[in-house]
Amino acid sequence: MSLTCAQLLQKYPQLWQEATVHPFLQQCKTGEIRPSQFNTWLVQDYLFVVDFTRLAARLLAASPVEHFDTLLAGLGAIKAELNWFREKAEERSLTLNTAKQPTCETYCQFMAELAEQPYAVQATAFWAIEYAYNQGWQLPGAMTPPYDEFADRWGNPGFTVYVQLLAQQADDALQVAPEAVQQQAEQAFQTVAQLEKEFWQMAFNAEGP
Ligand code: HMH
Repeated sequence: MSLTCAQLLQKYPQLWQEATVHPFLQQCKTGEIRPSQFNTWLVQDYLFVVDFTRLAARLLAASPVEHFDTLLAGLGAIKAELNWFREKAEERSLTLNTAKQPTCETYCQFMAELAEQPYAVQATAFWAIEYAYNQGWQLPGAMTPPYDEFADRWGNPGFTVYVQLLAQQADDALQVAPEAVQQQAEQAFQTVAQLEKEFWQMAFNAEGP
């Protein structure tokens, strides 16, 4: 039987938990997160999403036509997301013209290297990246304003359906992939989980008020 996204979640529960449950998100829920921590996340995540957009474009280019609808809708959502990040940064008087922190750089490097991998691997990693935020932002439950807006962006029902479609498409690709490619996809899933955890920790570590 071929590998599926559901099996990956079952096989690595601890790793996935660490990717999606973090004090950063818990403190957004309670409102205890410090502005320096939140703003670090916001700016670094904008820089991440710029490179994630390029990953999405390469995924579309590698995909079968049956997968275009979901991926084109995803690119449309990313366009809105980039503009929304710029608005949020402006509200907070943050400059987005900033260097990537090493953790963000490592994650972006990983996404760039995915270009060399077969479609099934790219599709699995892309699903995992979106699902990490879909779960991470909704697991804590209702967040204190202004963080509720951020939780809703990735936790809303429409986004949840989109992520389910991404899982189906990754499963489709994995089903026809050779064993070695399925193993690469499993490895990519583990790397995404690890990098998600590190990304939260990077923002959480920010010093200052
Ligand atoms: C670090 N992972 C990170 N940032 C994001 N915006 C997403 C996933 C979801 O797009």
